[in-house]
Formats: sequence, C-alpha cells, structure tokens
Amino acid sequence: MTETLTIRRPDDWHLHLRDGAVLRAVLPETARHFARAIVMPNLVPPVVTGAEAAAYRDRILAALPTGMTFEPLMTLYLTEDTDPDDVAAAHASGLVTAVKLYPAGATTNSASGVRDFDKVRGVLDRMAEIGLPLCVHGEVTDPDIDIFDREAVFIDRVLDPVRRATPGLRVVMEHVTTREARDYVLAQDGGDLAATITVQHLMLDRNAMLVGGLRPHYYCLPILKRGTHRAALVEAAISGDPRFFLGTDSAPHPTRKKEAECCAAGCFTAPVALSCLAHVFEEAGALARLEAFTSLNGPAFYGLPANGDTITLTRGAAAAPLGQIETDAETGPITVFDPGIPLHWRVTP
Ligand code: OTD
Ligand code: ZN
Ligand code: ZN
Repeated sequence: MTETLTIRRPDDWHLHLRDGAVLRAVLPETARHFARAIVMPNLVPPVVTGAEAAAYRDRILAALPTGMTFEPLMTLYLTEDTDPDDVAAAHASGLVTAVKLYPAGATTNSASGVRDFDKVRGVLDRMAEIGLPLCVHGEVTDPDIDIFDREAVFIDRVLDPVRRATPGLRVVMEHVTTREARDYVLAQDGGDLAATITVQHLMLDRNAMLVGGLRPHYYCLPILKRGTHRAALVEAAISGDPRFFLGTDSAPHPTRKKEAECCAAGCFTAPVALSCLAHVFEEAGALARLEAFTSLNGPAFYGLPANGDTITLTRGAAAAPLGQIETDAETGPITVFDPGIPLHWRVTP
C-alpha cells in the first residue's frame, strides 16, 4: 500500500476567506497547503468593482502570517449594474481571474445577484471577447422548485441558454452536486466549460446529513444530494478528465451560527480538504490521479502554470477530528469539517 504521495502543490479554485477576524483565522489554514485560491466575492457588501477587489486583495495579503506565501486570485461579484469597462480593466491589469454569477437569493450573501439575465448581457459579451471566465453558482431560486432539483433545473433554464447566447464565454460550473451537472460538462467538448467539485460532495450524501439526527455542519448549498449523485461526482473527480478540478467551497461560519435554530449554509473544509481527498481517491483506487484534480486541471483551464513546488501526503494512524479553530471573542470558534470516518492521510508539515 502507498504510504507517501508527493504531488505538485494544490490550488483551491473556489474558496471563501471572509474578512476581519475570520479572514485572519482561516487564511493560514488554506495557505499552509494551497498556493493559490479563487477567492469568492460574497462579502457583505459584496466585492463588485475592481477597486473593491484591489482593496480586498490588500486585506488578504495583510492577514497572511509572515513566512507564509499565498496568491489570492480575485473575483468580481456580477450585479445587474456591473460596468463592462470596469470588469475589462480589472482583468487587463491582472487583478481579477474570474467574475462570479450568483442568481439572486441562491446562497449565502447572494441578494445582490442577477435576476434578469438580459441586464448582464453586455458584461458577458465583453468577458467572452477578452477570455475572462464566469464562475457560476448554478441553482435556480424559484420557490416552486424543490431544493434538491435546483441545480438540474438551472442547467436547462439558465446555463444552457446563457452559453448559447454568448458563444466563446468560458464558464466554470461551481461546486457541481448532481449527475446531471456532471453529464452536462461531459457533453461539451469545446474547452469552454469546466466544473469544480467540493470535498463534502465527494464524501457525503444527504443521508449523512439527515439520518439519525440533523447534522448542521454538513448543511451547505447546493445541498447534499442522494448517493448516486455523489458516486457520479467521484467518477468525474478520479477520472483525470481536465474539465473537473478542486474547488473546496470551504465556507466558514461561527459554530454558534451553525448550531442554531436557523443554521447558516457552508462547510469549513480547508484544514482537512487534502486529507479527505486522499481518502476518497485511495478508496477509489485512483491516488495516482489526485494530482490532476488538485494541482493540474485547474491551472490548465485558467491558463496559469501549475505550481513549481510539491507537497507530500503521508498515510499513518487515523487523526482525531480537528474540532474548532479560534477567531476573536465576538465571533467565537469555527468548527472544522469532520466527515465522520477515520482520516489516515495528512500533509507532511
Ligand atoms: N455555499 N455557503 C456559502 C457559499 C457557498 O454556494 C456557495 O458558494 C457561504 O457561506 O458563503 C454555502 O453553503
Ligand atoms: Zn455557490
Ligand atoms: Zn462558495
């Protein structure tokens, strides 16, 4: 049995770093293992303009402990008022790597997202022209659509029409959770479409969240689906297919907001992401393709070089769950994702 595995240093193509005390607490957890991350713009208020992204980037770099290196890849939050020229300038200066589309109301802090897709046509056309990717939270928000169906319906009602109307637009379907989403990606071969997959959607199905008691730390959006969908995602992740890569969607919330009457959506996976993924790939007999998923396919899609250095994972005795990390007194601790099974792989410090 393989006991150590050395791979190019991974990147996280979908990450929530927040701001202030939470940023300072969670950033080292990512920077310890990952060289770069696509940083989500869903702050309150959201990161909409190039100037706001530049200021957020400065705050992230200021929060990085001395001695650590990390490159935040910034995104802009697409609104119906977004100015195509501002987006193009932020791209041309190298500041932003992608634009993020949230259908209004789809997930945490998405109220300023898009309702009327005709209103963002100008921005999308310009992005197609300049080759700037659109990262998409792919769920419809219509109240009549069941929460478990929101991703599949989004593909037919929104994503496919938008892609047809904007030829050449490069799209990343973020955090795909269904067989339908996986199959939609597999059916396109123009190199314009890719998908990220999270740790929790590779490890858990909705039974893990709902059977034998409700587990708030497994509640995230898009919500966990049935086991057949999880199996389809694992197949995609371990296949080595360059259209699929890691986006942890690590989304920290204070423990008191998770263990609450109305639980906030999001799983804080960053500290254990690589241990979890090594477990998934080992179980599937695909450890040799972990590197493609975590370290090669993402940069290739975004037109960036893979990282030059490596990390080593070691298999050993099962590690105890990490519990919580501390922030400040006002925020309180944040619970680290625990998949509920023994994790034997860890990144060698
Ligand atoms: N999903 N929570 C959050 C974002 C994601 O859809 C997402 O990207 C969050 O807390 O920002 C979540 O469950
Ligand atoms: Zn999302
Ligand atoms: Zn997210």
